[in-house]
Amino acid sequence: MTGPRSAELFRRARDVIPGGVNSPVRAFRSVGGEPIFLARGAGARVWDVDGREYLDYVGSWGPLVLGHAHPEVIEAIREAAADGTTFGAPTEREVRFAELVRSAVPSLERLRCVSSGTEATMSALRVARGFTGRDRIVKIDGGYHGHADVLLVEAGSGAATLGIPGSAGVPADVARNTLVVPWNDLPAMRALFAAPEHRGKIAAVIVEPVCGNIGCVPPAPGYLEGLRELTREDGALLVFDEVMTGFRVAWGGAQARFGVRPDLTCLGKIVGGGLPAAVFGGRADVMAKLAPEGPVYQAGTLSGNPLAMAAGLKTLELLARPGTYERLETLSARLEAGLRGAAERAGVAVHLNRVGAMFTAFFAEHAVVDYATAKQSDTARFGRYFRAMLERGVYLAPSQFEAAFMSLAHTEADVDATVSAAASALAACSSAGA
Ligand code: KE4
Repeated sequence: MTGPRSAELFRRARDVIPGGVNSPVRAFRSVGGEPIFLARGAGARVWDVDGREYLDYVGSWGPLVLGHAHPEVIEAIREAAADGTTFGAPTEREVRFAELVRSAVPSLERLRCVSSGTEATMSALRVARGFTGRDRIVKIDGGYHGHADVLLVEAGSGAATLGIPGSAGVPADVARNTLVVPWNDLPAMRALFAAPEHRGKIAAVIVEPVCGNIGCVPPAPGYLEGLRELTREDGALLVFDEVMTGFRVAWGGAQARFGVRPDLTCLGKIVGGGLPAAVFGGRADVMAKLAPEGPVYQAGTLSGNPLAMAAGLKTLELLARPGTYERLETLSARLEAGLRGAAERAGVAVHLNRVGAMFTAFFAEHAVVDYATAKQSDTARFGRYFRAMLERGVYLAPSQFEAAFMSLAHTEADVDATVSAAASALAACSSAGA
């Protein structure tokens, strides 16, 4: 049960904001109950408006890999704000930011800043279409890349099919140009590229190189390499949506971790350091198509915003320190081992996927390797587990089909406390026959 202030705020919010939230997943619809309203965060912890404390594994859906309100990030924002909040003109910070991002992710030969992951993926696909002169896009079943029409598309019937609208308001004509293929199914992707009706018509394949929006599902060995080979042979562009994985699973993102170089990359979340900033970029010859150099239009009032650049620069500078990703791996592996042990002792079937500091515990008897197997999870039991963890002071992502995130602010003691809470929560779930 949420506290009285959250309940009152949710009542007021629903009177003025659709669903009472500014982004649907925040409404707790898939886990039941009403959302908690948060008031403050510091390090690995957040407090709700009723003063309740939680260990936070959402981290604002990924950005807060340093934890909440990191003093050096806050100071960088404060310092930038003192000189003004936005200019709509080029500034030194965005040049330094672009140079630092490119030094970390060398495939970004040219890059442009935008204000959200949605803008980044939408823009990347437009420049891919402008560069190739082709219209079709291929996405993964269950892949989420923000809410641009071209990407709010679901699989139709059959394996690799013309997409159908994934949301009301998306015209069938738009969805028709997006093809949908299951994750980790290279034969299906090969068949799609071999089909005469698609030959020479596919502008790009866009993937999350580690799925995070069906829950965390890694690429099968050789899968990303297969996508790289197929797209290169066909002339389609390979787009890595690293909005979640960028600077999360490695300093250079999933493309560094798995050694596959895409043609275009989208970054978000962590690169903004908790403020609205995202990036798209890649091959110089492709990005040369962008206005004002080329014919592909893309723009943004607050693109490269000075405060977001300051937060992003400081965040990346701190992440660049030696030992960062080893530390994230140590903490995440400790949590994974603890949760596996707790599930075994509680006799609850849990399949845990993890890549670095992003992970998901699926309430499933089987391996989860794609959207179809993820959907076989016991989402009702996940909902009960989520609420039981919340009652025990642990804040997880309110959906079975989301990833959880470790931060550098978490400690071994926090991880061990989380495992203890999970042991109790799993026992409560299993004993209630829940
Ligand atoms: P935004 O437009 O929300 O900044 O980014 C869209 C996006 C693009 N690509 C990937 C791989 C993403 O995960 C996202 C956004 N992620 C969701 C949850 N996984 C954000 C939470 C929300 O929608 O409220």
